[in-house]
Amino acid sequence: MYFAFTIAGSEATGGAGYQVDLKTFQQLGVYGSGALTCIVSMDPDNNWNHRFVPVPPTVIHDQIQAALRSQTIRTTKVGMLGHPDTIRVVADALKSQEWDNVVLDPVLICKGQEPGQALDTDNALRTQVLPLATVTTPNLFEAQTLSGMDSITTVEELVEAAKRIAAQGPRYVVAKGGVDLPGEDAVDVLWDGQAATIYRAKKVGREKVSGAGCTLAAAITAELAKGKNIHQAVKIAKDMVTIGILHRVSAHTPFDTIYQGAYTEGTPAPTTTETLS
Ligand code: PXL
Repeated sequence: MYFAFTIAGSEATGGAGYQVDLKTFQQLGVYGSGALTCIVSMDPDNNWNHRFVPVPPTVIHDQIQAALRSQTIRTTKVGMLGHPDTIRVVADALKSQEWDNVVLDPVLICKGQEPGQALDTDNALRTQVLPLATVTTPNLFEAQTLSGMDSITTVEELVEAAKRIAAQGPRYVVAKGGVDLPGEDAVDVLWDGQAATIYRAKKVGREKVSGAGCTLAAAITAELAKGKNIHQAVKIAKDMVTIGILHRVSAHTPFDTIYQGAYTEGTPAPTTTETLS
């Protein structure tokens, strides 16, 4: 049996966060467990804005303690943290044991939070958790923020951003262009410290789909837990996301959501890869 852990927030509709992580792990044949960092309840009477409640730090500590004592787990994903006190307790927990893989989805701000508090949170994430990550998966906005670049509009700039983020600690950076990077393809780049690999799949429409980033990071986590290398893990994760978007679930929320169940091993793979020297 393969095991993976997630430290993430609940998003009750099932379109993001902890729920997505466990569905993704299960779909890829990995036994999932995890700790909740916060609870997000979108408000249907107020444009589906996010109502955010942090879980008390002692409770986060206790969940992680229980799970990590119940099994030997050496691979974890870190998703939404959302509060400086949460970041402190999660950083301490990550330092409490050895990990083979710590996959950080650097969720920077949750809609509905005060910008001042978000800045504290961004800085705490960058200084306390980013250096502990072995892999991080910023989207275009997060790549720009974490790299300090003014703008990212080309694949070359996305690679540059990934290199700058790798200089802050993580061994591998998967920077995601998504629908926001101009062009026909949804492009992700993997910087592995020596070379950039470009992963491409045709964009499926131009609308964002909820849960794409969570699914990608969770799928990378699951594949690493199964012993795949980072290049294999990113390829499978992007295939899963692309197929999940093709088979997306519509909802009354502003965005459709990915269906993780559409991907099984052996599904024809939509992603092409190219390594730049
Ligand atoms: O997609 C980022 C994300 C992660 N985790 C939780 C969320 C969201 C976005 O809504 O609510 C809990």
